[in-house]
Parts: sequence; structure tokens; C-alpha cells
Amino acid sequence: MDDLRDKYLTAIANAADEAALEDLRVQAVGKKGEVSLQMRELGKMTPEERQVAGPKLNALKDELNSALAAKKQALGDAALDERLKTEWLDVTLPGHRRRPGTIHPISQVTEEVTAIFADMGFSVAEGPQVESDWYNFDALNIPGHHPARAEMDTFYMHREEGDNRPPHVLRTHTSPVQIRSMQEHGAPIRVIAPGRVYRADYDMTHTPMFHQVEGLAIDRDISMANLKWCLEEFVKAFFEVDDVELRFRASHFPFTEPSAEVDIRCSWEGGTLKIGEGDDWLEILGSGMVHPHVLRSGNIDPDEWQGFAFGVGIDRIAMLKYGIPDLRAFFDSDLRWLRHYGFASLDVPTLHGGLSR
Ligand code: 2NM
Repeated sequence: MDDLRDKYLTAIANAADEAALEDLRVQAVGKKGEVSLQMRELGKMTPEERQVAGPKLNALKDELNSALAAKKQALGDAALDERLKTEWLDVTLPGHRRRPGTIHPISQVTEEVTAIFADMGFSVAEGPQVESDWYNFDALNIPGHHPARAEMDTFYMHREEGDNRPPHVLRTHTSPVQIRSMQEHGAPIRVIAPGRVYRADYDMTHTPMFHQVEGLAIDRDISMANLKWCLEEFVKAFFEVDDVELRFRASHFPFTEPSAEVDIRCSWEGGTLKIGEGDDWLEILGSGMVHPHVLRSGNIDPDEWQGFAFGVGIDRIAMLKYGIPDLRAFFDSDLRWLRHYGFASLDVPTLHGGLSR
């Protein structure tokens, strides 16, 4: 019995694979295996002999079964390790044929506007969307009692009861980025700041989150004339027309003095918009000469430097250029809308190739 034990334990330990192990199981403890044959011999023994041999054979059978199970587990683990070493899966591959995604009109138009101003020597800056009330209001010469600060119009970040530190807000314009740019780089400076802005407003023509590009140009002798040329160049390039007529209407913003709202000549004949001809006017942006208080917020000396600034609503000019009728559909994430109004991902806007191919 000890010979049998040694023989099978050694064979089991050396079994090369699960098939060899199964053969051993059949040979050793299968119905007609060696241990079973030995058990049949019990009948021929004397009761005394049987009392010794019976339990020993059962113990041997149990021991061999345990060894078989342990070896089977070990062989299984080893086989799995071997598979894991050689098999691999690229989880970045698409599982099924899919439609390619598209570029959102907001992204497309932001790229277009950026390309146009970059061509005129403006750099691009970004900043936080949660701003201190100093950067969003005080720095821009917006007084404490100004209606823009009211909770009706501005999203204030939550503060614990009794927390009397100055509040933070979701920025209501990208002008804070301009302040940060002035502080960081000083004058002279030419920079545009595209990005998301937030105002507590929701109706046919307003969404609580929308997009702006603001521009800023500071030098020793920058004037409204430079502003007008810049905006004309911008409108011609953006709407892809050879000529435009701009109309500056006196206006008021806390951060500019003087301030002007800018309209472009257009026609709506037959329901389609034509830029540069007709008898209608389209309001597209606000602008002005940067207020001395605002220059000071940016650590720029207003006795030495001056400049213009302007702000354009991206969403609005995207609707105008690409004939998108409903502002609110912009942010519904409706795949049919996105496929209809989206741009091919490789169709990047360039000044030489045309902005809107
Ligand atoms: C507008 C209209 C007029 C503006 C002002 C500034 C800053 F920070 F430089 F003072 N950035 N943008 C500005 C001026 C924005 O949006 C309708």
C-alpha cells in the first residue's frame, strides 16, 4: 500500500497537464483503478486483516483524491497564467462600427474666432470658471450695488452659515481672464479670452451657461480707430464677406469709457441672413476703451497705457453663421441635432482654406 501511495503521489506531482492527471485519476482511484482493485481484495481477508487494511485503503483513496484536486487546481492556475501572459486585448479598439463624433458648433466657432484674432497678433488666455467676486466685479469697476451683482443675475457659490469671507461666483463674463492676463504680463498686451460664462437667465434666447470671446489690446496710443479696424477685419473674416459696414452705437458698460455697441449691416430677405447688404442692423458685440480703474486692477498705469476691449457672444454668432434657429438646442445633447449641425473632426478652420468648409 505504501508503494502504491508513493507511486501515485509522485506521478500526480509530475503530471504535465490536466489530461495526464485525469489518466492518473482513472488508473488510481477510478472504478477499475488500482486502489479500487485492492478494496475488492478486502472480501478475501480475515476480519482482523480487514479491520487494519480497510481504513488504510480509505485513507489512501482520500489522500490521492486530495492530491489530484490540488494538482488540478495548480495546473489550472498555471494554464491561466500562461494564457494571460500571451493573450492581450486593446480596449481602445472600437467594438462595433461606429459613426465618428462631430465637432460642436460652439467649438468650431471658438476655433474660427481664435484663428482670426491670432492672425492679428492676439494670444489666447483661459482662466477659472469659479471666480472671486473681486475678479468678476470689483476689478472691472462694477460697484457693490450694481444690479449685475444681484442674486437674480449671478450664480453665487454656496457658503456655510456665518462664513463672511468674500463670495465666489460662476464668472458672468471672461473679463476676469483679462485682468489676470494684465497682472501676469503687463503692457503692451493683446489677448483674447474665450470660454464658458454663467448668468441666471433661461428663456427663448438665454441659457444659464453660454460662451463668450473677449478681446483686449493695450498699448501707448491705441484708439477707437484701432478697435473699429480690428472688428471690421473680424466680421469680414468670420462671415466670409469682402465688405461690411459697422455701426457704433453709444452705450454704457462699467469697464469701458467710452462704450459702444456694434451693429453690422444685413438683410433677412427670404428668411436667410445676408451680411454686408440690406437695410437691417444686427447687434453682435459690445466694446469700448478700457476704463482707467480697470487698467489699475491689472496693475497697468492708465497715465502711460490705454486700450480697447470687446465682448462677443459665441453662441449667437454661431447661430447667425450656421443658420441654427434655437439656442436651447445647443446644450440638449441630442445626437440627431449634433450630427446635423456638427462639423467633421478633420475639417479644422484655417484662414487660407476658408473657415467653414
Ligand atoms: C464687453 C463689452 C465691453 C471687456 C472689458 C474687458 C477688460 F477686462 F479688459 F476690461 N474685457 N472685455 C468688454 C468691454 C466686454 O462685452 C460685451
